[in-house]
Amino acid sequence: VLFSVQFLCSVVANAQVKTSGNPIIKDKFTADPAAMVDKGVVYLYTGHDVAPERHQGYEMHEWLCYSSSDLVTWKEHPSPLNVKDFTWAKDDAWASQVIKRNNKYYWYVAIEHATIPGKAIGVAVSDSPTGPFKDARGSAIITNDMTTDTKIWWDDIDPSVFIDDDGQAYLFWGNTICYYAKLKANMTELDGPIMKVNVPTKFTEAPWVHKRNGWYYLSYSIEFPEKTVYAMSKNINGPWQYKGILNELAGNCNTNHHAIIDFKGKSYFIYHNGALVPDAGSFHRSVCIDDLKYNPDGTIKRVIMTSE
Ligand code: FUB
Repeated sequence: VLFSVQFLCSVVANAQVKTSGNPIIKDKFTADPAAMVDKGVVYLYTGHDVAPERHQGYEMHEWLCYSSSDLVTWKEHPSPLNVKDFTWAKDDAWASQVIKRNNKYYWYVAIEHATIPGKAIGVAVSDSPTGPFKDARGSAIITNDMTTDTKIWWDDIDPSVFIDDDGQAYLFWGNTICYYAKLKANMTELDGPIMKVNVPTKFTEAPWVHKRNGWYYLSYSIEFPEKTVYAMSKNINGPWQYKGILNELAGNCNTNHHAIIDFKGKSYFIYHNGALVPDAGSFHRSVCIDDLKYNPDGTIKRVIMTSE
C-alpha cells in the first residue's frame, strides 16, 4: 500500500497539467513571469506567492519553472531555485528572468541581501533550462551600495536580461529608477558602469527589453496600482519614445509584471493578475497569457486580457 501511495504521489508530482484558460497555473499562486523559448519549448519562470490568507505583504521563498510546447499543457519541474541557494541572501524571491548563452542558462533574480541593506540581484547558472541551478558568483552582481540612490532600498529589483544581435548582453533593472549595464560574455560580471535609462514617463518597475525588426522595445510598469506601458528606440541606449499603454490594471492586484515572447509565429504577453480564487489578490497572484499583436509600423496593440 505504501509503495502504491508513493508511486501515485510521484506520478501526480510530475504530471503534465492540461489547463484551459487564464490563469494558466491553477494549483499555486505564481507571480512575476519571465519566459524563454528553447528548442521549440516555452519555459516559464515565476515567483511563488505563499503569504497566509489576508496577509498584506509578499511572502516568497523560491522560484518555479514550467514548460509547454503548446501553451495549453504545462509541466511543472521540481522547484529549481530557492533563496537558500544564495548563501549571501536573506529572503524574498522576487522577480527574475532566464536567458540562454553558449548552452548555459543564466537565471537573474532579485532578493533581499543578508548584509548590505536593501534588495540585490543574483545570478544562477545551469546546463539545463529546468535546472538544477547554482549560484554563479557566490555574491550578488548588483547591490544597493552600487547604484546611485542608496536610500531606495528596493530599487535593485526586477532584472531583465537581453542579448543584442552583436552578442553584447545587457542587464536592465530597477524600481523608481531604471538602471542598465553591459554584461561580459561570461554573463556573471558587469562590463562597464551602471547607467540610468532616460525613461520617457515616470517609472515604477518591471522592465522587459526585446528587439524586433531593428526596433528596441522597453516595456515597464508605471503608477501604482500598475499598468504596463512601452517605449521604442532605434538604439539600446535611447532616446526612448513613449508609445502608450500595453496592458491596463490587471484586476484585483496592485502589480502588473510581464514578459514578451515569440513562439511558433505568434507573439505573446505573459503577466500576472489576481484571478485565481479563492484568496486571489495583490499577494496571491497568478500568471496569465494573452496574444500580443503588432501594427505594421512596429507599434503594439493594447493587450486584450482574456480568461480563455
Ligand atoms: O513580486 C515582488 C515584486 O512585485 C516584483 O519584484 C515586482 O515586479 C512586483 O511584481
